[in-house]
Amino acid sequence: MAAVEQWETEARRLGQRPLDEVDPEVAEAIGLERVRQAEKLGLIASENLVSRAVLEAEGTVLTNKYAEGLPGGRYYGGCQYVDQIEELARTRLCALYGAEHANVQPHSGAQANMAVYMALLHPGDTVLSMDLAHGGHLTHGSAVNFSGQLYRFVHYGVNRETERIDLDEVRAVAERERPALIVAGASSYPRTIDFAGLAEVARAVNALFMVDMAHIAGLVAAGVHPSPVPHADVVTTTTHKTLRGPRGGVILCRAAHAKAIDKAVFPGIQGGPLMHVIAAKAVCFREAAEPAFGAYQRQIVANARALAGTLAARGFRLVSGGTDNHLFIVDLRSQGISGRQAERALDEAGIVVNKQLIPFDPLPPMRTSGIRVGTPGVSSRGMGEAEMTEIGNIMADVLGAVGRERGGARSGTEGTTQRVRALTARFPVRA
Ligand code: DSN
Repeated sequence: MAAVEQWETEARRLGQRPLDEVDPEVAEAIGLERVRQAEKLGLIASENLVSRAVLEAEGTVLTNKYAEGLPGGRYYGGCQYVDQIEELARTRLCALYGAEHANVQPHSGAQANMAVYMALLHPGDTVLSMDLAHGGHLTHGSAVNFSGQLYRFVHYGVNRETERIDLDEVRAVAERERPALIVAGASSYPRTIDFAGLAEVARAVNALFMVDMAHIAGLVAAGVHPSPVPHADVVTTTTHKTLRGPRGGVILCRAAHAKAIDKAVFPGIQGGPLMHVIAAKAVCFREAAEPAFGAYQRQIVANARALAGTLAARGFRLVSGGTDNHLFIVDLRSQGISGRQAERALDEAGIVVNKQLIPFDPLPPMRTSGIRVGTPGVSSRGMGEAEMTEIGNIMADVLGAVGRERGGARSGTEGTTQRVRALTARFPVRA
């Protein structure tokens, strides 16, 4: 500790100046973003608010260190402390999910997925995944993404009636297409995913099985959603969604795939790992193992149900009729407004969501017929079901006003902004 204090004194003596002196423009934008996060209600399902400890670990001198390789086998000297940190991160992650092997170096979820494809597939191989237009993900084979360009992706979607994944439909496509790999996981799917059932389909067609659990990683860690780890050859996730860590990705896999996965991450697709981010990941995994994290994840789900229930009671149709997890999708067609209009109007009132394609959406992705709403962020602020009812009513009021006055000037958002402010003032962002 003495060494740390000495370093700080020395830095001041050498004239190291703080950010707002060195770069007032960047400092100001950061300050404004801080205020935006504090004063608005963030309901983007893939975002969260990290703890002070996670923020602190990420903003450290670890950013100065190169450490290509793995703990104990690096291509640079001076890695003794980053080795400790990466080992902590790997061990904690394996313990959290009961996994045989972990790689904590992927810079993002996209890179985690890229590394898995590189480890398990040859270019041109067939892969079966969920359609992006039904709630899948860009890196699950979209034509505009590397995944769709390097591999032959085919897709399953949701059933038109139930708006849920139908295992019989997945099995039929799998039997027809004989994929080398089946990918499960979604970025906009409000229901529990049957990983055991999908693994059985993969086994029946002799395919490997990968799960991208990015959205639900926190729920899985807390046992609030069934875990894919016992069923999948490889599991990827980001660390910044429900898991509430720094922005980044990780890969879990069976021991049999460990070597190939590690090699695919480095030197396959990445150079030096971001050790400051890996330190923050380690802190996140420690926090996720605490009992309070389980209570937090249960609250996320209870809040999503309460918010969805309020909107349903106010006449909004929800895709698949509701939610089992941290998010839900509102179909706005009966209100006669698009997702883009809704996103804009809600933001003006202080509520941040994203426009979202609904399954079989007649509108294009830049307009959409729906919005996706998630509760990880507001739950991190300590809000509960009573606050969700209030937020749902504010949203319904704002969207109702847009519907009534579409094409003309909106009204009624001034009062709603005050109602949002009343909530954000009572539940401040803690870090
Ligand atoms: N873009 C993320 C989301 O919002 O779900 C997924 O990577």
